[in-house]
Amino acid sequence: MKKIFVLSALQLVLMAVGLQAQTIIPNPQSQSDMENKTEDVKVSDLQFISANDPSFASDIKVFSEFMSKMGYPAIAQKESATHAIHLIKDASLRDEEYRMQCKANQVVEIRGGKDGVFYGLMSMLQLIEEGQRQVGLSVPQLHDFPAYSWRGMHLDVSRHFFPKEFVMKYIDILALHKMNTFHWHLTDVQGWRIEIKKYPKLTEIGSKRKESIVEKNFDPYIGDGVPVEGFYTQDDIKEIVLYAQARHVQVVPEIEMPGHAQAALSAYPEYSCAKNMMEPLTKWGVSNDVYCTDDATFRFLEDILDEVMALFPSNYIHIGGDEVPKDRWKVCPVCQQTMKTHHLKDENELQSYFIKHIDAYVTSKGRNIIGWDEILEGGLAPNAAVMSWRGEEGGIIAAKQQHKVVMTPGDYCYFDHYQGNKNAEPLAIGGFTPIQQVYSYQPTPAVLNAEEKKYILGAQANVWTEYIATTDHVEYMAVPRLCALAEVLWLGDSKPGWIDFKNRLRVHFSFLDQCKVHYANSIFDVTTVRNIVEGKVELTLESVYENGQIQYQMPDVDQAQLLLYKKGRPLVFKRSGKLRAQYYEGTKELGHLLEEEILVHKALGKNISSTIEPSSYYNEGGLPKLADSKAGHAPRLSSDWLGWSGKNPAITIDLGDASKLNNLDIYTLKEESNWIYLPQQITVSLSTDGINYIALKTLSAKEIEDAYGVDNKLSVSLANTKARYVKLALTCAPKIEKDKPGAGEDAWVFLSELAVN
Ligand code: TNX
Repeated sequence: MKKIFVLSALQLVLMAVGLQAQTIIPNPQSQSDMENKTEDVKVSDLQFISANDPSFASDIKVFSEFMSKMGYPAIAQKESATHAIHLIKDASLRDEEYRMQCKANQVVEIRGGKDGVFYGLMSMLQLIEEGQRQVGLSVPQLHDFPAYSWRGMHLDVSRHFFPKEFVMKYIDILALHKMNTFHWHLTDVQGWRIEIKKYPKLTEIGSKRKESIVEKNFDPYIGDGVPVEGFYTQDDIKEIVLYAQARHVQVVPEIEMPGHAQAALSAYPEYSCAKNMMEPLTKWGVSNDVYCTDDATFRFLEDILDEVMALFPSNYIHIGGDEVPKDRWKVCPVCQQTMKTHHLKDENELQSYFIKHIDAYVTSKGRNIIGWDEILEGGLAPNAAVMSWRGEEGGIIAAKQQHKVVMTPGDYCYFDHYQGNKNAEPLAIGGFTPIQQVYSYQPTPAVLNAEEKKYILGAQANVWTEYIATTDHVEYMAVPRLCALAEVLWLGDSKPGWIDFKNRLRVHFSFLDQCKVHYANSIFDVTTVRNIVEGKVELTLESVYENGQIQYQMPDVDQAQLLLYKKGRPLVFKRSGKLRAQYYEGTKELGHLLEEEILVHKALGKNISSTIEPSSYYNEGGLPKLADSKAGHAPRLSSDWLGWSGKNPAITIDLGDASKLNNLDIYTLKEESNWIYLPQQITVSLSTDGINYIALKTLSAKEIEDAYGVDNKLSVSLANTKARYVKLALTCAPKIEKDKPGAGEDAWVFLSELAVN
């Protein structure tokens, strides 16, 4: 009841400020025909649908299926001069373009190209849903078309398997938002999920793993003892490809090579270098076992690709190419011989040789490969398109070399990252990519010139499923961020902006409810802005929507008492403590409860210097972050942390004046799965003049390990010494041991706060 009231109130507001009452996502390109709108057709008056071309039969069928899935009565397929939707093939419009026009006698015409009419119908579905709540809603006049041709969503079915029916639902969600590409990550080290008739062991052995790691228990490893298995038969795949085609979605399969191959090599170890027995991996991460580069392995992969290309009509075949450890190749006589024979100077060039071979093969079959940006290393294969995931650099380089590019940089497009208050979100791999950030994405880098820009096909989001085991959880991670990305890709530079989008999204949630999508409500989470003012912390609370209120609880106040937050007025923290805050509409809690630790201490806002700057990868906010009152959370990695590796920093805090010092809390992180280790040694020294330091204490690796607590904190007593300067000399852990994630690489030290009391 409440919700309906709130929604219609919002709509009244929208109408009052002169906006269209309809709220389609992605927003249509142009409603410029509005002035010429001579007829008014009410959505609720539409009863019939017909087409001037038999090719629209499938679109009408899909439209009707959506209507029934949403629980609405069918719109009868019948030619009618009144109360009807007329679908018209219009050769003057591009494939994905359509026009929606209102005619006399309550008729709506949707004219379009090959795909455009379907998109018109997808807009109509949203209008129909809205018409249920908004009596008398009129059909708008639209002229609509996409900015980008690759509007994609990826799904990893290797780390966790999802049934065929869910894959179809996922494709439905794409289609409803006019996304046109489904990138299906079918193989990886933890599972092979596509039936290949010539190599039955790929699924007999490769699709089964005995268990999965529990959360992030890499060391010591803890497994859950629950087998994971599943694969798609070729019949399943044919059905899914047809299902997607009917929804104007192309399915791009991904068969990972030469790395991410352990599940396949478990079934056919003869195609690995060491030819050793192995099993699909039960923990997350890459495997050193990759495909060998001998002829037999190429034949094996070509056979697989033959079956794959027979199943998937897409122009692009994704061949992976990411994260290929070179360990095995370095000691494999066959690979070393391949390098000699082909004059390859290192293993990067061998990787490039491998991809070029596959590129030539796929090209000879009239298709194109696309691969992760590592395929640039050692030289790009002639016909390859690049999927840029490690930022946009790979995409930029490829576009400059006149290769097609799909952007999917982690910061905007990784939907396995957190999206709301981390203490309340389900465990995720790391990162923080809230929907605002997704919406701000611009797939075409400004550094490219007009000619180069044409190579950017578009973008996609990736849903990697290491930490996503259920279909509801996939939907939670994908939606509503998908809605934002759909608008980014449909509108390009003509996006109407975040405020406009979030208001439409508020209404669109009802549409998603009607489609039974289990979307995340993290957008309602309360967020904070912190300011350090004269040694105190001032906190302003914010919510994306302002129809409701924020209630909060301060540490010092009576625990039972919830206070109503007054918009814009900062809460002042003079002592450390935890703030709780929740967004409400009426009596309904929306979003997650915010719980935020605020550290008030002597170093707040004081000058901090370091002999070694943090790595540019982990230096958001710079050194002042170490005294900003905010401790980072583990294992939820985010921009709360600064990181060092390889070199040992000495960090100095200048408190401005000398005073008695009791204690230093060092907020640091141990997360070996992400290559992050505790420091090996910490020496704390104090000084009154910044020149002469007295070493107070040196903590050994063992003492650090013992003192490190659940809250990522190491407490060091400062023995009530009077000082102005506090210096910490840190020794990073050495290179990571064999068999641990990141073996052989420099370990990282992470710090989030240095609290001096
Ligand atoms: C990196 S993105 C990977 C995946 C992981 C993902 C987790 C890419 C090409 N490789 O194998 O699942 O990170 O975010």
